[in-house]
Amino acid sequence: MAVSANIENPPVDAARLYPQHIAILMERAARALDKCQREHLLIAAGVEKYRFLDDRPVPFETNPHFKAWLPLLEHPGCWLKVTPGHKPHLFYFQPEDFWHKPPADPEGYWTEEFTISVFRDPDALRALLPPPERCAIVGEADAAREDWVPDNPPALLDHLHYHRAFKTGYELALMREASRLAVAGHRAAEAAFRAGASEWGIHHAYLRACGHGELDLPYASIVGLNANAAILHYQHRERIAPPQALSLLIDAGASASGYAADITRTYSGKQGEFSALVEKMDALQRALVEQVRPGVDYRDLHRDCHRRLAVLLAESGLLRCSPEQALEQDLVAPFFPHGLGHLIGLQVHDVAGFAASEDGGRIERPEGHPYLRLTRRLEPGMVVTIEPGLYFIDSLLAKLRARPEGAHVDWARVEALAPYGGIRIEDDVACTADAPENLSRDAFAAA
Ligand SMILES: [Mn+2]
Repeated sequence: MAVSANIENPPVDAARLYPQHIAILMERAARALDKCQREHLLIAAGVEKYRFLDDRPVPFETNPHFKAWLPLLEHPGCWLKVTPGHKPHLFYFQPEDFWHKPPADPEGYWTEEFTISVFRDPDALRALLPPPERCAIVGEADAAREDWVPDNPPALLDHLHYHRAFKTGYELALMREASRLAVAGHRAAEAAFRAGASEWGIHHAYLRACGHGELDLPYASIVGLNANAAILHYQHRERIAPPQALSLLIDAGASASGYAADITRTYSGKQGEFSALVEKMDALQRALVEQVRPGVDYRDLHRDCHRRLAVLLAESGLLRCSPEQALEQDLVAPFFPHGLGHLIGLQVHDVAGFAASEDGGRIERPEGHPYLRLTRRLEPGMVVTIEPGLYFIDSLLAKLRARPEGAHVDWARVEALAPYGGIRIEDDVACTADAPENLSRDAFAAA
């Protein structure tokens, strides 16, 4: 369990940077409370949920607002009270439970920043919480306790979500750690692919190397061999290896105290036209990463990706027209139907990708780009993914082929490459005051 290992034995930097992280969250909370005229911010970690007509719980996922403050991921029933001018107060639920192992006594680097009240009986919470009418209560509806019903004030959430894009030093340290774990997995996955493993085998090599169980992952890994690499969110893992492993696309992350890494790599089984295309995509991706700089509009970066892909498609002969024509006639999107990337942090697709300001408002996607998840201008402290792709997706290419402009495509070439599925290369990149910090490539370089 890598997650609890991080709590017990945190990366040194994270422990050192934690007090400053809490100070920043206190400041954000105070301003957010001002906006909704409440005294206290109450955050419910969440409650266990059960399957329909069943007594088996579904895996617990904590409220991201709770894990922003605390590296506690498996603590249903806890509440946090934040009152400006006071130490944040954690109500730590430690039930007597002979069916399960109850949470350990609170310990670790985080405890010094909190007043901690341990309670064992859920009814004891009533005497601990402030009057509900003075609280902004953040949580899921089913976390309600008597009169303390989550109301998630929009003005408060707008403020907190907008600022969550800017990572504290503590958060960056944990995201570097998540990248380090993910890269250990990616290296093992590539080795398993080269050794002829199935998707199932590659997936398990990945998990073993990064020390994660499936539930520790920030999202379900995408592990596609050959034509399966063309399925953007491919969800299966074939247990039998194909007779010939032409390609592997693996989109897999890792988690450190609840912070995500999200990394994609594509490998070619042999040298040839596909491996040359992978190399070109790698260069294209790196050129986009270089542009993660303050003031850059992410929508422009996404559009620049389209321009570069048009050049790549024309130069590699897949399109027999100019890049300008390819863009004008919408010939790139069938090969690259998704967005360039997204914010990342406590959630793999982090909140507020469209936020216009700390007071709300929305920056719309550019027309014709319905899947872009980030439209904000980049600023230091933001961490984004840069994940251009180039795929041979049957259904999209069939539509293109039926259009008159489809005549610009070298279909023989497309058919030769289709068995390889597609390419995606994805890094997590922090925007700084000058050169970007590539969390993923730094971790590969250090491995
Ligand atoms: Mn991603």
